[in-house]
Amino acid sequence: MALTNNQAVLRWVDEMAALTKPQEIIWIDGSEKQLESLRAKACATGEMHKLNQERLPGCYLHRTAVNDVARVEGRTFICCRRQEDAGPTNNWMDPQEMYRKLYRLYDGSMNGRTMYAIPYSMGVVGSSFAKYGIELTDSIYVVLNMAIMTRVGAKVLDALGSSPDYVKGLHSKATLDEKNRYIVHFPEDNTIMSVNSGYGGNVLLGKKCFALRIASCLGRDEGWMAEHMLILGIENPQGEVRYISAAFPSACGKTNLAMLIPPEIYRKKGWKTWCVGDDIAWIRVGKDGRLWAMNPEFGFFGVAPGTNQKSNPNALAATHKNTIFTNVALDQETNTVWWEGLNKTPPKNALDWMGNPWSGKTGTKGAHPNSRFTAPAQNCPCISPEFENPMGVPLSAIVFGGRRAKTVPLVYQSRNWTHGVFMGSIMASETTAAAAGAVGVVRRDPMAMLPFCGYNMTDYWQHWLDMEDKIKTKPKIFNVNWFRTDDEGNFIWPGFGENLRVLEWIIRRCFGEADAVDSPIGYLPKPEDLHMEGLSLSKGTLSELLSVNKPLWREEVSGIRAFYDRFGGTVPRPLMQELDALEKSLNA
Ligand code: OXD
Ligand code: MN
Repeated sequence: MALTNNQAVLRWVDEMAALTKPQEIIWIDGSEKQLESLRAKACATGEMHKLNQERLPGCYLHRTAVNDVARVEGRTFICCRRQEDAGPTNNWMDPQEMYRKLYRLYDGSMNGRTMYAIPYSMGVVGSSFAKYGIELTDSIYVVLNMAIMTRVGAKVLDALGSSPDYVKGLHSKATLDEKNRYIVHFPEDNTIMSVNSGYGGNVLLGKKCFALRIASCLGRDEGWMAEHMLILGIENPQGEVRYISAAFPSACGKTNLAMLIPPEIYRKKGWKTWCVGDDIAWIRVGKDGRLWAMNPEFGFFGVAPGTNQKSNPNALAATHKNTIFTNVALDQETNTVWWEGLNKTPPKNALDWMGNPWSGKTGTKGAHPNSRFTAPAQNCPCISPEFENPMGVPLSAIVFGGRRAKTVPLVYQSRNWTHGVFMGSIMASETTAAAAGAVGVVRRDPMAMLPFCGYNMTDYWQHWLDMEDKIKTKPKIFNVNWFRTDDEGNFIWPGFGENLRVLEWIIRRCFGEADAVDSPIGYLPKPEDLHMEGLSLSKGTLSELLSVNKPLWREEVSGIRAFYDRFGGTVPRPLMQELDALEKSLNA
């Protein structure tokens, strides 16, 4: 039975049902009873596997199709009327043409299946910062993941009332045909359509599709920002909590930073850290003129491999109950899960992520490198008490970062807002062996939004620049790089919890409590400005980490120019001027 009288919603659901022709429609009311019956149904069909309920209460394992294990950027489209509004970095097709193509793929795609209608909220239900969506799907896995990643159920429809202001999402696994897999956004219609995939990032439509691609367009139109950023609170021994948001491309340890544990010497003094979010921040100007960031999600969709007691004990703890694991290995002896990097003892009698017998010694992987855990945010031991604050938290600093072996110093600060936007626009990361293709190639990923911006990247930069006038107390903007290496390729910065030393300098800079020196790229700490007590790092190494190598930066400038050139003269003038100024000061 429909849970709403909202005519706009009912008409659209009818239309989508007429197209996809499901056998029945079930509305997700958000009750534990309904979710439990869906878990049972998914286990009965083999879609999910119930894990050891003593060791992992409420936890399940799911395996996707072997050809369907990651987001598919090449098949992700932004369909707005004018191609220039999508920009050169997004795939585009005329909306009418795309609708025609998709309607053919959806025709009868739910034949004999159930269509689940999931009302969900990004943000605290009923708050003025929240936005609502309805996802129609033929996958129980999607329903159960959405119920962890977002706030779902009848309360969302009650909050929506009779308003037509919601994001429409249609997902069908259809036949999982790779050649007809499409993840499509129609920002002018607030509509998302996903077909022929069953993998998280392509099908949990609240996350990348709504909270970043569609929301970035809403933010542009409504004067706020949807960003691919973690939100972290840092509490000093006086009990003052300061918040930062931070954007990093994939494979830079964003979830680890979001849940970092302070070094022992900091813990003893009373420092604490609080995770507000690990992936997405919606950022608005508050009545007080500061920027406020909230996490629109309700859970973590984290990469499993590499997560362990040392790298991220908080994330690991978060996965110990009510979690769905996707594409990890199954230890058949204990009916628990395993992945590369969890520990050094792979299970002897296991099934790999594809469900094949696996002994841990065959040279193949037990878990897929992109295997995931979907865990409730509330499970995280360091979840912020402000997590449910509908306004979010006030930002003192915005941090950008990437994985760079040589060029970029450990940390530097922008001179002002425009220079900070420039720093975000030139963000880049070097490819690792984790992705297909050559290793060490510099890939530009401005604000870590290249795959997630729902409109033209240069208009997005202009939106960042325009925000300045709206903000009375501007956060300071920084860039960090945890990944500098020596000549043998070894990391020279220890990373993980020790990153707090850098964040502490950042916070002290925000409050006028720390020194810095000017350089061609921005303000840098002197080695003595960072607190190094309890960490044995030679002065020479620290100086190296804080150095700016001019010849490498001149190469960087050519790389940035080549990247900016892709936008055919549409890069905002203030950013071109920053690039010219950088080049000039490097040559001075
Ligand atoms: C993610 C990503 O899954 O950024 O969060 O790829
Ligand atoms: Mn992400």
